[in-house]
Amino acid sequence: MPCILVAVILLMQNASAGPVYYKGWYHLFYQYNPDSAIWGNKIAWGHAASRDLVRWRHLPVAMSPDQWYDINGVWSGSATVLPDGRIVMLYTGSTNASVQVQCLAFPTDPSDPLLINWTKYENNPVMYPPPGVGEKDFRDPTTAWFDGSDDTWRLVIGSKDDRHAGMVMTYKTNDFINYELVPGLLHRVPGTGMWECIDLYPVGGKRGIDMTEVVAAASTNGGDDVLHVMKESSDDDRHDYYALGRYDAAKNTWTPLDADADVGIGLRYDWGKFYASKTFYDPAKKRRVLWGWVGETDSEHADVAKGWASLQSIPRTVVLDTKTGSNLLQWPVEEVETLRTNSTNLGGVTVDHGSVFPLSLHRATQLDIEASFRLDQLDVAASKEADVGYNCSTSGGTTGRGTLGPFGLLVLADARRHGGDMERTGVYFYVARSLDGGLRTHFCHDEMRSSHANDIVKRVVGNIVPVLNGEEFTMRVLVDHSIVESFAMGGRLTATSRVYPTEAIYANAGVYLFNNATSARVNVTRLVVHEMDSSYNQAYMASL
Ligand code: DQQ
Repeated sequence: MPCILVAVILLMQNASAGPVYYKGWYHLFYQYNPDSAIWGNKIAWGHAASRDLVRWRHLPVAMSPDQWYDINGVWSGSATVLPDGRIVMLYTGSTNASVQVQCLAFPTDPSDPLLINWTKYENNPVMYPPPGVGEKDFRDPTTAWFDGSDDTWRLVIGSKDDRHAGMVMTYKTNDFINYELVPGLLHRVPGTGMWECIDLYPVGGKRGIDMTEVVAAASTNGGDDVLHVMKESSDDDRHDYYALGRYDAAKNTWTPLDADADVGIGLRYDWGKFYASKTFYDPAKKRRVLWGWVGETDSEHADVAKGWASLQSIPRTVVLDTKTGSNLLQWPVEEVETLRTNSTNLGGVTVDHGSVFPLSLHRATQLDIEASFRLDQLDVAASKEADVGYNCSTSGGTTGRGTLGPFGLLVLADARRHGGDMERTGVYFYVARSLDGGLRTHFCHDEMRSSHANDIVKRVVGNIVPVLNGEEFTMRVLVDHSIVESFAMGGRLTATSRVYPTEAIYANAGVYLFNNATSARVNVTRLVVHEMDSSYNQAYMASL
């Protein structure tokens, strides 16, 4: 088993559920198949807890499929912390007839900060699919928020209609036992299919915000300085989409700021392997934390053979990007920095076009890299040719050359030799000139040469990232044996790749700087490579 920064979730099969902070501990529940490293019909809730979101301990299974209403699976759900500190957990059960229903559970011993034992409500289920909604299209209740206008708690559930539109229904309750469907739909987007793991939360400037706080403010002062993110996990293409918009509790509507960038067709949380994410409000640090399920991209056969599957991403703080006003910023939680050990400062170099050179590092399998690049302005001015069709997925990755890119890093790259078919994962910017003469920056991950194994899905992923006047091209790249998570331009765009090097491993793993542009020189204004501790193993051993 590799060491990784965050919990290695053995046999994690799907979405996380009910992340919550309780009495000094962060909790992660997740879809777990006790029988195998692949999906099955006995999905239970696995459980891990941490004091700092970085060093995790595995705990016993929290809930198993053992009742008629969840015998085909204890699926995703959410925790709500009531004002008196009690936790209410809502989750989707797949019944003995595979109908999706919502169920209630409570910590058996609320004085236990580790929340080891859970009691299901005796009269479950508490919600059935309403008339007109498919029995298998009603899942993943959100965290509830309190609406003082009628003193009820509200939550939303995702679905799709018979015309393949993704949709969101709102329920209200005052006791978490009886629920009323609020008339109308909170939102609906044609052609987007089933919406899983909906999330709805407020974002402002620097601070994370609790939904209840915002709804209360909105009823007194309009709450105009806050936007609401709606996110859905699209069962059609298994990506997490979000949009910024305004939530109106009284009218039960959520309206996107930009109709062309609506949920399901607009922005993505992450351009790589990242799905069924959830956020939670962390009252200890007054921040909103987002993380997602990072599945495998090798074969199921390989997963069974290795005996585990899937990771949970590094937890990310999420705030509104107040500079652009049109996207979120995701950034690794600050606790990740406590894992940094040796740091090497390698900035201040210029990389000529068409060159690659190795960084001199001690170890390169677990890294936290901070890099900033600047293109030589004369080279930019000289590059006049329009380069409009660039697309990370189809333009040749690190080997597709233009005048102003690609340039960046090769990680989990074979340190013994470079060139040819050496294993490497490219993390790079590509600046393209549009027809009107402006510049467009793309940020991409090139997985195509990440492994010599032959049972792996390899792609080039990424998209356009906003770069404002005067800004340098910045990236933060977290590398950990079989995962690369990158945050471009302060977190305006993120990409996560699973990679399976067969040779670029342990002492043979290295990092290279590269600039494959045909004419531009790249100044590396900052390059700090931090080696990272194997926190998981240490913390785990320490707790034994
Ligand atoms: N899978 C779960 C659901 C969720 C989906 C079942 C996410 O609750 O909708 O494990 O992939």
